Amino acid sequence: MSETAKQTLRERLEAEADADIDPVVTPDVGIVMGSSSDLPVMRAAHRALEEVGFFEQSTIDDPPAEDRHTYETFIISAHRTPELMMTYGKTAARRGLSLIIAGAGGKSADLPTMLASVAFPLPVIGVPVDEAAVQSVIGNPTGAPIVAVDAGKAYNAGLAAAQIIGGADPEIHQRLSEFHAAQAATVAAESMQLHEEGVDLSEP
Ligand code: AIR
Repeated sequence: MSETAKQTLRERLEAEADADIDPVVTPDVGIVMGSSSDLPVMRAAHRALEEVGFFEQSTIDDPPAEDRHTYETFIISAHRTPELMMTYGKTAARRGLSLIIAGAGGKSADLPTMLASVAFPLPVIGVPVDEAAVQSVIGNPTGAPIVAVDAGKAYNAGLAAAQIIGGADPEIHQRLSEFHAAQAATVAAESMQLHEEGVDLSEP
């Protein structure tokens, strides 16, 4: 990210925070990740949110229709853009966010844990993008909590965010219920089929 782009983004975040905008028209969930290379894993969080009724919102000038829950996405690196991480975390609550999903990979995946401290009191759901990142994502000290999913489980981070934020919203609640019912039905159907047809031992 160029110096100018970084500065512009920080100024934009600060301006939005200072504008005291009604949180009804701002995104509820911020999805951030350390690198564009995290997108193939992190997209699952977007998919889960969309599945249960959330929409992407790319600008506060284009607010959602009434009662819509939305999310936004940014790439923020704890090591390549530490000032941007600080600005995003510090302005998150004043920009109207209710929760952050933060993903990073590798052995120094510090974005989720650092954001959990900087964005206090907003909850942060950490996503270790790969196995190497698990320890650094879940390892916050006592008093600085982070909630986290297992390596690569960005889909669960999206579902958890929907349960936390949209659970009281009748439409999101309904979509979550339908999701759970469909999931259970799939497992039950597979179970019945396996039981009745028996296990194919020629398969690996
Ligand atoms: N990362 C980016 N900035 C700080 C960290 N820890 C992480 C990204 C990504 C990994 O480093 O979250 O998972 C590799 O990033 P890249 O850009 O080299 O592919």
